[in-house]
Amino acid sequence: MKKTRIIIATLFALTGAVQAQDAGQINVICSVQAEWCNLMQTVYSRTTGVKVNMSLKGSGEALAQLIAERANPKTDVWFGGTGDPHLQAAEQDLTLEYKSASLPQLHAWAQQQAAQSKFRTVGIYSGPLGFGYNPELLAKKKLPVPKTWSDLLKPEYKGEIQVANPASSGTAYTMVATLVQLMGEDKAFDYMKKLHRNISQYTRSGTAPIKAVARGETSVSISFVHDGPGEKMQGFPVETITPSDGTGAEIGSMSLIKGARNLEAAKKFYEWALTASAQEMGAAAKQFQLPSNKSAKVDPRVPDFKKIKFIDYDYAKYGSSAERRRLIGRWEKDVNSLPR
Ligand code: S7P
Repeated sequence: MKKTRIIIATLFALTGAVQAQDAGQINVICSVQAEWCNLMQTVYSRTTGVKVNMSLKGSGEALAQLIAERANPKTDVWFGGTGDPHLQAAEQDLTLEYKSASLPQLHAWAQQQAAQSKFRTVGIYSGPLGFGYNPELLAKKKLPVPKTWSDLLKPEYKGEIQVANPASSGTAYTMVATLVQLMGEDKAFDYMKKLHRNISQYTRSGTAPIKAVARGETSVSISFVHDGPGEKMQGFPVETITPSDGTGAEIGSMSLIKGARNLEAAKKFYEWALTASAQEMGAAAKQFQLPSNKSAKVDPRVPDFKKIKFIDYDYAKYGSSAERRRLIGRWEKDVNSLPR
């Protein structure tokens, strides 16, 4: 907390803080964790005078809200959250085409996300999918650390694993799409049916399972591995690993909302959020995704992408509304309906 206060003070000094004044307002749905959202809100309001009304929502919930608001949008910017629902929002004409002049400063994967959406979204960070585990709980239960997707099917993990529900969570949808690409669709569904026997709970939010691991409520989670170090920094026993047989990654994204009431102010916030200094706020808020701005400092706790075996994730295909609807429908019917 002390470190965060120092960072805020330094940012104010660097940007030449302005006193709060009536410089307008923006309504932002923020789909990263609360500490990062709050830090962005504080720094941006204090440095520009613009009031930032933040509403915190996971990616799946954010998309549902934008669909519900379609006729009368109350949101100007959607910041963060897995890229697939941002692509679906683009396809459903919920978001606005906007080509930032900063695009060349972003990594190729972030620019590709923008191009794939016809410039209705942009990548702001990336993070790999993997497992969280509680080493103390595993040792107490004499369970090994899972290293591959197939390890999670072992009977000794029965009731020990949590993952979110793909119908409500972008994280869990990333898992479904990853397994389908890694194994082929029918094999992936056979796998998820077997995995279902070992799942204690499908949570609504994608970040809940690793928090449950950290607090000793479950031994293993399927989570984004960049969510581990922040829990560890709070003193919880939690480690992460990416499956050695291959995994997918999210491209956390940002979009401007079609029909935004505060469009000009929203564009300024969007441009600011693409800068290296704004992106470095993720790590300052103990969140360790890889920033999309090539000049942003990369915290040593950010997972080392070079050491991870990645699949060649097809973001366009698995970000399409029809594919998501079909895969989630199949998951509900073939997997979630089964007894445990
Ligand atoms: O901030 C952590 C993080 O894992 O949460 C985002 C997202 O809101 C997760 O949403 P779901 O609840 O829909 O899974 C991720 O983009 C981000 O990395």
